[in-house]
Amino acid sequence: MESGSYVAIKYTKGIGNVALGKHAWQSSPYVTELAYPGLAVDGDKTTTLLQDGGNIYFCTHTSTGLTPQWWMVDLERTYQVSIIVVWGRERFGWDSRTKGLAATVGIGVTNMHQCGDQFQGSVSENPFNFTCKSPLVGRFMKIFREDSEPVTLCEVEVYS
Ligand SMILES: [Ca+2]
Repeated sequence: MESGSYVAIKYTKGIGNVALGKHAWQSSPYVTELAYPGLAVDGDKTTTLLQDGGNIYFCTHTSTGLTPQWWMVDLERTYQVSIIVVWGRERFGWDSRTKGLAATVGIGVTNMHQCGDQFQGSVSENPFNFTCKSPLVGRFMKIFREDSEPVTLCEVEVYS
């Protein structure tokens, strides 16, 4: 008689955007803490970094010139993730800041699996999607880039 063991992973097929209002953090702060990670999951899809002449930020921002560069959200439960929708910045830096982004999903924050392809589009695609080739099971979702350009995100939605 054979015996063995396995680990069963319980996951949920979420309804709607499962990232909304969840805890987020990023690889480094910007020059101001006002460009904080939660701005990408606050439900506001404004795509300007900050209000003209003001100190109200609408998008997250990491420090320029550092590696690694990433932003991550804890979905608080393990979901089956199919599509990630990203709103980037419309103005200065849009192309260079979104081109090269990729998304990963994981049950933990290590050994994550990539959802879809690295984004290589342009300013005309806002929002753009990462579509997982097959649904990924995970609680953490990270958006990252390989170079030292900052990661700046205005809104991110995660769907089952
Ligand atoms: Ca937002």
